[in-house]
Amino acid sequence: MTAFDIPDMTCGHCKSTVENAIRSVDDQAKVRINLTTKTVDVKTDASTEDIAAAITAAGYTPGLRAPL
Ligand SMILES: [Cu+2]
Repeated sequence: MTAFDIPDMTCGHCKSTVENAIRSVDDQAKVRINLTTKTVDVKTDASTEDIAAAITAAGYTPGLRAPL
């Protein structure tokens, strides 16, 4: 489990962009996005660094957060 704050994720479009970015690293990833708190929880075997890099490449700014 890895988790991020993504403050610049603001709408449904952002949500699907971030979700697709994560899935491009691990298509089996379990992704839970909360637009209200602007947080993402990812259950994946991929490394946190790879997931963060994909989110960054999609144009967003992920900050590491302790998983809930
Ligand atoms: Cu948006």
